[in-house]
Amino acid sequence: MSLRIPQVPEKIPEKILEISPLRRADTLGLDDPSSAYIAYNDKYIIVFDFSSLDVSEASKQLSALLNDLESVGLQTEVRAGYDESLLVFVQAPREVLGNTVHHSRVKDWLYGITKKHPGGNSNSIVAGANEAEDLQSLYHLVTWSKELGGAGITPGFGKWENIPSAFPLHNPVRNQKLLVHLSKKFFLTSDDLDQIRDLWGSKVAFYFAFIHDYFLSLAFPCVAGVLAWAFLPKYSLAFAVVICIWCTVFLEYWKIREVDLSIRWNVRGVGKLKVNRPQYQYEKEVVDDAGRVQHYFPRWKRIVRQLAVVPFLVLSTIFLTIVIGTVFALETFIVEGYDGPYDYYLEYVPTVMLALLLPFINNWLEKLAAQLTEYENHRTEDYYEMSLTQKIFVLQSISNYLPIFLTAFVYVPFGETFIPHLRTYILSIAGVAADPNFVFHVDPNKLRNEVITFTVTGQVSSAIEELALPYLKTNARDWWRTYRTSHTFVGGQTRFVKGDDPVEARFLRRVRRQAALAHYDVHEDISEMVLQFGYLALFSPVWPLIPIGFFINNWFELRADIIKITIEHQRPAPVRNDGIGPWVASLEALTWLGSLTSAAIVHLFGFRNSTSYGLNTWWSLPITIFASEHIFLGFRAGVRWALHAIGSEHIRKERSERYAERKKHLDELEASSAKRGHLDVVERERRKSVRMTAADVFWTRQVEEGASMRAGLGMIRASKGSDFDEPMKEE
Ligand SMILES: [Ca+2]
Repeated sequence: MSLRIPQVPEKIPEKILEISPLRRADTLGLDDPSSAYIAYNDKYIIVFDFSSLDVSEASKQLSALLNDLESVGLQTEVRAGYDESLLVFVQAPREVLGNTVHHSRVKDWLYGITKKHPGGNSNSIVAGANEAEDLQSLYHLVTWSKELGGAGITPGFGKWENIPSAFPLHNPVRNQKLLVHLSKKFFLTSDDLDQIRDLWGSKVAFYFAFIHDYFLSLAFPCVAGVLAWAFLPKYSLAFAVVICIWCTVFLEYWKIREVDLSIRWNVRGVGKLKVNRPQYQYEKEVVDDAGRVQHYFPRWKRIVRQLAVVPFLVLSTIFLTIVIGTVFALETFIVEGYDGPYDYYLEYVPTVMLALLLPFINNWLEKLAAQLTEYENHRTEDYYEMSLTQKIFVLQSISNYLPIFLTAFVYVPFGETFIPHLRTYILSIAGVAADPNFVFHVDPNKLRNEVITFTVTGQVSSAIEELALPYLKTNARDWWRTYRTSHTFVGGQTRFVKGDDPVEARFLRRVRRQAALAHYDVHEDISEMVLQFGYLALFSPVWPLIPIGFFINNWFELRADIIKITIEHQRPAPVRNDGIGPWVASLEALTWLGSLTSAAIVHLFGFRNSTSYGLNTWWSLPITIFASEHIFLGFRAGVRWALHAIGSEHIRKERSERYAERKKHLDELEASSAKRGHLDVVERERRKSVRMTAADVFWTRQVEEGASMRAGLGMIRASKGSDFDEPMKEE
């Protein structure tokens, strides 16, 4: 057995690549005039990371990847990526893409998502109504399983675990147009939202519809807040009631708006069309009455598995309560009861500690939540996401709202009793004798200050987290990469690839930059808004001017989130959805909880000095809560009834009747997509000749059978240093 030692070439050719350094403008692509002439509706990028593979395994996987893509009629070009990775450029020929779009439309009709049959037959080729529709079909071609007519590429999972990401390319010109357009308008119309849908699909567009409507409706609590601040007493009952009404009406309005938009965007009920997640494990296949094959996993098993979430949430809640409670107690002790040396600085130590610790704790708990959700074995990506985001939301709520709860319901009412004890206890541990004459007075403004601090710092820190941090991170990474490519060269252990063709250099630079960006998760943005809504619903009587800060923040937030997607993230695959999903339930839960906490806050703080009816006593608190909850429930039922009278619902009934008749269309479709899976030699040749004459020269480079593979293998070898024994070719 002999070890294979790569030989270092005697002379390193000058032209060996340093992948050219990046500039900021590359992401936007506006410095590249050619970017305006590239079509973005038919291209997809797949990143293949072979750093953990040896040459033979890497070439095997690359060959499987290219074969699978080509078998559904997709064209490929391979270029070098950063470090040990390749970029596989996927392009769908017009007939393949157009036919897939048509199939997808027929399927929508079949499942009752659209009302009109799109016409045509199984060979029809249509152009998508917008970029998102084309890209969605391309996304299906790449990711759907082979049985469904796709190439079955599932990034990060199964045999594709070395594919860290697959994404469509940002359309710099359209992105820029959208930004300019939105920055000129104060309010958005449905047409403006259509533009977002046309670019990134309805799932993302629903978020922007939500934040916009929520932002607009905040105008009401803003006005009410100013009036309450000017004319009403502190902790006003009237203001709490107004906010509770506003929350309820807004939510009921939003539910109707979701239906409206989903009909407008032809996505109503699209959830049932979703395909299995690749991770989904079914127990058996069942053929239903209509002849469809269903992958069956017993519902009771999933429910049993979901029960595991109960101990998880209980334990995390206890854990977080202990952590936050300890910090809270320490802080209170230092601020109110400690007057030794350095007290001014010590005051901030616990809060800083918490701020540093919480992200780690949350991160860890979120990982656990993801594992639990995986174990629950959800059939579709949607269900999985829902389940996971709900868990994460509960965790986030605890760490966001708990400190305020502690102040409102522990510190202020009981502080005068327990803080002197706590002080004595802590001092006794420290071995210092406590001063027996110490008298402690609760700071009644602490709650208000805390709510203001939390909401303001919350907005600021999330802005930093969303925009500044990713910006710094990508720039630091770019700098490091440039530094390394220029410095590690001589050491022998280099990774280098043959230089970019100057014609393509700019385009490639842009794609590489996008390949290094993070995947966009719309749920993070939604959860940010839901948490904000929660502050309002739960603690509004504490400080009536909170909505004004939110109102201003959200105007910027909407635009900043668009910038964030265009610059800091890969373009999201245009997935469809008919709303913001389970978040509506979270908003409802917060509103309900708000009716309780607002009542309790008003009772404890607002009625402090009133002696009539026993309102300032503890025993009457449950009565207040009970009464307010029932008034709330009654009111909500009324609003629902009134608003539902406006919207109506007969659509579902008709669907099942139409199904059988439509069945034959599906059969025809599936037969033809199976056929498409195997291109014969003549067809391949024909396509090749079409591709040879393509206008965009980029896509004609590797048109010959196996050319993409050879190019890719060359790059793998070069970067693994295994072709040093072959003479380097001069270019
Ligand atoms: Ca955001």
